[in-house]
Amino acid sequence: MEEFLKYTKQKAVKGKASAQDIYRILVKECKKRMEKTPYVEGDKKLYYISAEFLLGKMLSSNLINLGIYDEAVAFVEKMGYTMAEIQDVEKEPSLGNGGLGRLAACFLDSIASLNLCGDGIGLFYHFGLFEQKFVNHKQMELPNVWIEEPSWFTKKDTDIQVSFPHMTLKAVQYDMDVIGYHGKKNTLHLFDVESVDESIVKDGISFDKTAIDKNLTLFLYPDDSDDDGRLLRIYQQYFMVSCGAQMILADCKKKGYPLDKLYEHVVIQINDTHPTMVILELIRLLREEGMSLKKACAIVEKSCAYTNHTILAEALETWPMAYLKTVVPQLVEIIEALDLAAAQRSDLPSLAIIGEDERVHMAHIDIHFGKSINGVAKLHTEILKESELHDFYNLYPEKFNNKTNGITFRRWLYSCNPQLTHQIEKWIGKDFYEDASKLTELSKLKNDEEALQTLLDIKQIKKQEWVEHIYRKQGIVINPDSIFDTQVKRLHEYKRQQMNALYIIYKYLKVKAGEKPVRPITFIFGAKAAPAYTIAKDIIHVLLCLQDIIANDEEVSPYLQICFIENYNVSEAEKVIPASDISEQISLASKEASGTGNMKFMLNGALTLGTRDGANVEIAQLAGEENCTMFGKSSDEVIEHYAKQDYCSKDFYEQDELIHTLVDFLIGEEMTSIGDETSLSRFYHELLNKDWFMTLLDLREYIDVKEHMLEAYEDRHAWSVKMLENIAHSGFFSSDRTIEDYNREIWKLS
Ligand code: NBG
Repeated sequence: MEEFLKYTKQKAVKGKASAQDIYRILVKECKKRMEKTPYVEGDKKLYYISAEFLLGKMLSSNLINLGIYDEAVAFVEKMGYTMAEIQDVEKEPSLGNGGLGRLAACFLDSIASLNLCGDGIGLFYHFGLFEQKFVNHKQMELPNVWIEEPSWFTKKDTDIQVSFPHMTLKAVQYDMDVIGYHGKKNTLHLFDVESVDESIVKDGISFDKTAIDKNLTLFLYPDDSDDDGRLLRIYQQYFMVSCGAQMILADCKKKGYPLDKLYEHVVIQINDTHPTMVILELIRLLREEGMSLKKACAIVEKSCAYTNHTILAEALETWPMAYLKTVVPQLVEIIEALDLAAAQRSDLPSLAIIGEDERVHMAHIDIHFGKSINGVAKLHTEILKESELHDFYNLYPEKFNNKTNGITFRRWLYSCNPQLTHQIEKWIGKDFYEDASKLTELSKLKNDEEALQTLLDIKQIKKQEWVEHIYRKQGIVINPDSIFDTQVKRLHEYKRQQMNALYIIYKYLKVKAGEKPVRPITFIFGAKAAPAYTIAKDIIHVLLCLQDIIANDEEVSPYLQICFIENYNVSEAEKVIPASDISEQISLASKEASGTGNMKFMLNGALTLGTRDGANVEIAQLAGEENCTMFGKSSDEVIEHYAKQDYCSKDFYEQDELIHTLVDFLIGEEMTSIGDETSLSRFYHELLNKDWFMTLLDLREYIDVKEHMLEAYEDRHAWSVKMLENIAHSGFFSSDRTIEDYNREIWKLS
């Protein structure tokens, strides 16, 4: 490899190179090769449009896909470093929040790897999602500064402009090559505003929300708890889709495709409702080309497809008509026309585009005026069809389909767990690199004592690595021989981190009463709370207080420990997931659309402790019920509680002495002596009087099954068989499979 050689020679004379130097040289080598890589071609192209692309660091991923990872490792080691040390130099792009954004990034990798012609479209947020710091047991938010040189993005010439009532914003385009595994490349296009001004951000993440020309691309999901914040979100959404739509139509014109055959050459996948206005914008632009409204609608309907990622009301966006009149008056006439057209298809008020409250239902636009709507796991799609979107399903049964999510094994196995990857290669050969379903061959090792021991040894190595990492990062000393019980995901009440907290209180009180666990347990958390989501921040506060109470208690700390990972992100995930023993997937059944972290844990040999929600259901089916621990009320039961409105958390509190004790602990002396009473008591009252996501409903059973699972850990042999079966049956969750499904049934690219 010429760059490496050139460099080794130079440096041999000049002395030791820094990790920075090595990083730069690797990026340069990658970029040189990426430039030479041809684009995937095809006469139909997919555009995956999304508010988030949670890319993670790109060096290892690019080296793997370019086929030069092993060479690069050899070079790095020759220079006296490990690959992990070099990868640490890179800053992770802060362009996403959670599963939705990471899914988009996994999809880009798989689309290129399957040699499908498909680009991403999104926004270039300067400070992305905030950076999280813990101060006084609370989350603080800071701008996440991630843009750096050398960069994987290249500024591209563009004359795209986006007009709003009182201003026209010039776009700046940043493109990133997306390299397929040993293959060709596609592009991720991210748009910025030329007039953006980072200097308006003060005191953490505050800024003037009305200075749209300066703030539009500063943050992902800016605080929308007031009118100005909500308007800003609409500005962002429209800017993103207008840039995208203009680019798509310009691409078509350049290639000489007739716009009235757009759907033969273009398919647009709308990732949740943030990009929904792309439908309206395309119609508007086609009309500018002289097309009739009716024809433009018909063409766009055949070109767009929508993925639903949640049934939570907060994510099924509805915007007041008044806001849209302020920000995008040029779309209002089209919305009204679509509302009329929709009313002709069905007169059910629940299916209207403009609701009786004069709010515009974005998902309804997608469903009426897109060709496909998909859920992201079997159960989720069933819930969409049978309850959430039942009336739509009756109207358009042929539009509904399921695409169970997936993850790219290139990042979530080969790159983050090379030890396990190499061992798998020794056991079953190389075929699984190209075809993840080959992993099932691992099952043949279930009676092979040596292989099972190797699996346990690799887990121990990953635990040791993580212990060292977290000590360097946060100064926390973790016992590598403890059980690693991990819940890492966005902080949300429906995900029930608070149920886990109540379990920890249970355990704490047990140890205080003299009942010590056979083996110490480390409870690992990682989560950001949306800055305006008060209760989510209260839950973080509870966990951080517990972390300290336990750490400072000599009686308890040898047995229990909490480690809350600060600023949890993709890079942290890549380190903690391979090290984990137990994968906490404890959402209230029916609420987690799919989950993708659950798949990453399974692939790395952690056992699921989960509810029958989202893709957990499919995980248990594939891995075998006996190799997972499933518990809790079913989604049907939960949906019934919502329908009957008969769940009352106070009943659980009053009728169950144990639950009573655990909940009271939240406002007891231990907690209030170090915590903020307002926050603790707010959360306590929330649990008692509201508990919208039914924490107390499953708490008893959760405690029981978790106790069993911790006991089961002591049978190391049986546990290792379960690990093996999980890994062996995880192949279905490769995003290559998911993308093949999308392509076969929705995109139909050649
Ligand atoms: C998330 C869901 C997850 C799902 C991912 C990807 C958002 C807004 N939604 O359950 O909560 O796995 O989308 O589909 O991040």
